[in-house]
Amino acid sequence: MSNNRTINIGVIGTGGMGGRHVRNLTHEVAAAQVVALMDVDQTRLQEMAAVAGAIHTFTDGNELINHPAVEAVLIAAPDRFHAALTRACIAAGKPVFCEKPLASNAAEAYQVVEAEMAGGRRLVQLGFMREYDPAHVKVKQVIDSGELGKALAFRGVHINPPFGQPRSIEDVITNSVVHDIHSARWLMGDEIERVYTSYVPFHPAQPETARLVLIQFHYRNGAIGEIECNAEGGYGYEVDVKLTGEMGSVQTNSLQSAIVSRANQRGQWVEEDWLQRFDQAYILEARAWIDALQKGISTGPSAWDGYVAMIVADACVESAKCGQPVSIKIPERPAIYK
Ligand code: ISE
Repeated sequence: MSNNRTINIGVIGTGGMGGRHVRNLTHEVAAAQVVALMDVDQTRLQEMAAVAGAIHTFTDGNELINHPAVEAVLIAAPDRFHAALTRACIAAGKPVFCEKPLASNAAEAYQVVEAEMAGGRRLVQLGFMREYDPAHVKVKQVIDSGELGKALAFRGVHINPPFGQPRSIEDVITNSVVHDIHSARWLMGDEIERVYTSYVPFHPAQPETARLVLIQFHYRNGAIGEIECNAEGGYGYEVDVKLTGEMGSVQTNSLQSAIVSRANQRGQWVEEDWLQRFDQAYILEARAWIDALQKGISTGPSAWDGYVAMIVADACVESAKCGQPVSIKIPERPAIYK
């Protein structure tokens, strides 16, 4: 693909996240053209086709992937379809942006990595959008500058809006905590080697569900970490990280809204969900994807990152179930991901 050329995109899944990607690619990324959409929901499909001016609509993901008008694919289908669809894109030799998680477990994620490695070059960018959030980027710059000395600890807090039903421990960890796992690896520049998960179920009679999850962990180089993920915080959406170094700390502050004092109260507005909180990040992420495609490369979070996040996620689920710490062995990063 040569520079400055429009890239023709096919989007699989036009729900909340997919719909946001379609709108961003259409209105916020000059060099992207959404030419094809896939969804099983006809109403949503036609509505989003009108937004994007998309010419081709499908109810089958593989048909979209293999259509000659589609140069690159964005996958925002339900999590359980991510790995197979990403592999189909790799088989078709098309660059692909896949929403997180890359797969339902580490074994399935590794199949994607293997397929990409067989082709000898990166084709996959994964939707760990916090890498494009200006507040997270600042934290990364400060810790990498060395001004705080060696990083000693990572803390992540992740508060979710209600999902409408109790969520299983597997779902909370692979769908939500997977972001925090990626932040923990990316910001600290280190791998996790042992995790211990505690959780509170939605109801004592439903031990397979998780309302609040607390994960403590150790890094390979001696640092420690903690992730708190509330599956239903009851008041809005918040994501924050704090890194502690030898000479200070750096943290995000997701509450950026004005402070209102009135009637013996002082308060701030809290964002409703991730689409509001990470509004800018999703746009910057889409621009970065298209920029890279124009250069004929793939950048940002990789299939490898998606795979390693799933190794850690699987260990967190195992620890929650057995009530014991679980050790992890992260394999050596292959050459195409260095
Ligand atoms: C959702 O799928 C996301 O990706 C959000 O960023 C995350 O905060 C939420 O917990 C997930 O369910």
